[in-house]
Amino acid sequence: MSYIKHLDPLVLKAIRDELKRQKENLELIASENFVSPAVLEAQGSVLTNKYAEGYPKKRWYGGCRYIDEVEALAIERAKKLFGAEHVNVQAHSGTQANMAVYFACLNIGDTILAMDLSCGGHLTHGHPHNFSGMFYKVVTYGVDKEKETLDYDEILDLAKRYRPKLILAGASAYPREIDFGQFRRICDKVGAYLFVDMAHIAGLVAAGMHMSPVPYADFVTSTTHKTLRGPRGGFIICKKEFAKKIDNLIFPGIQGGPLMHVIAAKAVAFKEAMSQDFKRYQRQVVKNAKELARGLSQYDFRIVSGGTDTHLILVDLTKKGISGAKASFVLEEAGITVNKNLIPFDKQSPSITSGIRLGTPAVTTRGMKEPQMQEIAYFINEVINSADNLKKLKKIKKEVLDLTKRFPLYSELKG
Ligand code: DSN
Repeated sequence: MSYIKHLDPLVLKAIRDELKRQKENLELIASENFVSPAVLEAQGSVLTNKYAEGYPKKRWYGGCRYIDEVEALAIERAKKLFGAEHVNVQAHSGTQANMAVYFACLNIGDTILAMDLSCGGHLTHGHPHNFSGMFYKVVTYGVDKEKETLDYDEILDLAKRYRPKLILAGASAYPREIDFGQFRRICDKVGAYLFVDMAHIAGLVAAGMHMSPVPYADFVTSTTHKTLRGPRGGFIICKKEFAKKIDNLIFPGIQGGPLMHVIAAKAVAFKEAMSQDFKRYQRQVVKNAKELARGLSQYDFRIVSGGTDTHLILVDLTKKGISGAKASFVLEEAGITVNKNLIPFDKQSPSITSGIRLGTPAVTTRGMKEPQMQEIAYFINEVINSADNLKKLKKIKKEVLDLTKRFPLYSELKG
């Protein structure tokens, strides 16, 4: 940081403060992770200087020889990792990946069937304030009221009634395994495209810890920065027959020049995801999530659906008498970062919520295992029980700091 130190001390200070925050706090946001120093290096490289509109060997600019090598590596690695026929690695984000898929198979006004936001769906899955909800007619499925898990019979009934052109599977806050085979059968019965957004579970899928959507879906989108532990960005997997359409929709359809430094970092992350270490890591992510759910249940927290099969858990705070918004605020005061989250059939508004969503990808990257999940459950219980006791929150913050110090992060980077 020697250059930025002289040029822009204000930005440097914010970067250093953020590094300190990441090192000292317990990061439990289910969609966040800590990339490797190798991913950071690729993303911070001179590749950011290059325009490369087009695709490998078919560019609109000269000087793309090395850029082509990088993009080809990213594509080949992603294809191998997920057993994919075609991959586009240029999507700047998950949202743009999703937009390209919608544009590839829908006309304005077509009907889509997707998961309701309150049951775990994402904004780009048809929320009225998102382009997906503005351009298309949206029918939503939820979860079973008792079990709080997907009810495939209900999804089939909805599909038969509304005849959607596309059915979307995949979620941002659903803790259970999704059966993509069931979704395929439903799509086949009504002649709909199957589109899976695997952003949250991509790392689990890569490591064989979650059923892969790739053999079943016409289109799979993902981000690279959640369980997959790569840079912030998106990618699209599709069958060969849609390859040209998807590529043309990403560029020139909805994007200009690709972010080549990010694509290089994606290539590095895909390589990392092929390793045995990564498989071990993902196994531990799931073990940790199960242990955290168990630990919280012991303190009488209600876990939505009774547990988890993945990296995330959803905690219903109703009987604790605190909203998700307040809980996330006081947890942050104690050095624990989470997000407020709607729970199925929530009576609160999305800005208040009755729940919090917790995930284990980031703390597992630091090397934490089951005993630390028990400690974290203890901290969360203490914080929620002392929400208005600032002195107690400060004391817990110190204990959190002791824990994070035992599991150092980015020791090579100065805070
Ligand atoms: N914002 C992401 C999440 O937190 O789940 C989804 O894109």
